[in-house]
Amino acid sequence: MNITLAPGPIGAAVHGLDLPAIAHDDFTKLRDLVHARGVVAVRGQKLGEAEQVTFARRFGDLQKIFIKDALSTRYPELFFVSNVDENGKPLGSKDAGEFWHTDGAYLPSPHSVSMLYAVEVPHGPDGTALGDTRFAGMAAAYDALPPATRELIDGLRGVHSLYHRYTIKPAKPGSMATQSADFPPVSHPLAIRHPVTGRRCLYLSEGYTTQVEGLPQDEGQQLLAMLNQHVLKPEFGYRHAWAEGDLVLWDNRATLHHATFDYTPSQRRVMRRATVGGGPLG
Ligand SMILES: O=C(O)CCC(=O)C(=O)O
Ligand SMILES: [Fe+2]
Repeated sequence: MNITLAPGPIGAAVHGLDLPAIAHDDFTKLRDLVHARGVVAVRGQKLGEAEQVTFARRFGDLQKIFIKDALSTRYPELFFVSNVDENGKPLGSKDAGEFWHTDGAYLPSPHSVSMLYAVEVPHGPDGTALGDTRFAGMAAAYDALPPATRELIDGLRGVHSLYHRYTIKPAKPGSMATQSADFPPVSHPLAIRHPVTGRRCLYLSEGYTTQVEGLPQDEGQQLLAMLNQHVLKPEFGYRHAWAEGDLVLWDNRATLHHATFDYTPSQRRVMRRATVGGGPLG
């Protein structure tokens, strides 16, 4: 197992693993690496649906995403993200990652780790991969705040709503997410204590966080706008350029992510995600 760390605080690439056959020690090392680096790309995998599910289960119970039409028919714990239509209907969610977010923030117990597998990756005419995924490191972002800001937010909670993104920008016609079940808003600390590393991580996003509990509306919006801008500073970030066969694992409690829509409908992108459940955030 060969590990290359990205230059910033998050991100790592791993070569030399065959995940379905991974040895116990390597699995432990990989899981620790996900917690230490927030995002880990395991390159060169060949994962069928069953193999992806079996591997992902080693991290914990898998969650079924509410967008039923985007789930695998054989393995509903797999969620497709794709721009492809098959038999006249979308293969998966076409707008996942349109906004900065962390998976499951709209739940009382948000998802812990997500694992996205690249089945088909679009390429530009010169061969460069398109459709990168960008990540923001929320522990480094917290640490870089002035002490007075950290003190202020340490006692505050953010409100998160699945529907917030549709107030920022209406869903595209035919978007699958509009068939959502009913998710009432929830609140989480603005700075969570990471359940594994113990590090403080900012926990908010452009896509889901609507307001700050207990602050006047304008003050809350100002604080959210400042923090949303702060977390995107390039020094906290990692950008993943995909290759087919990559399995990228990210820790939703320590990172945000955002997809790049720089490819056309004729440039196929097919990704499938397994998502591990998590507990309440403190
Ligand atoms: O398609 C991507 O790059 C990321 C989409 C996303 O937000 C997810 O799979 O959780
Ligand atoms: Fe996501």
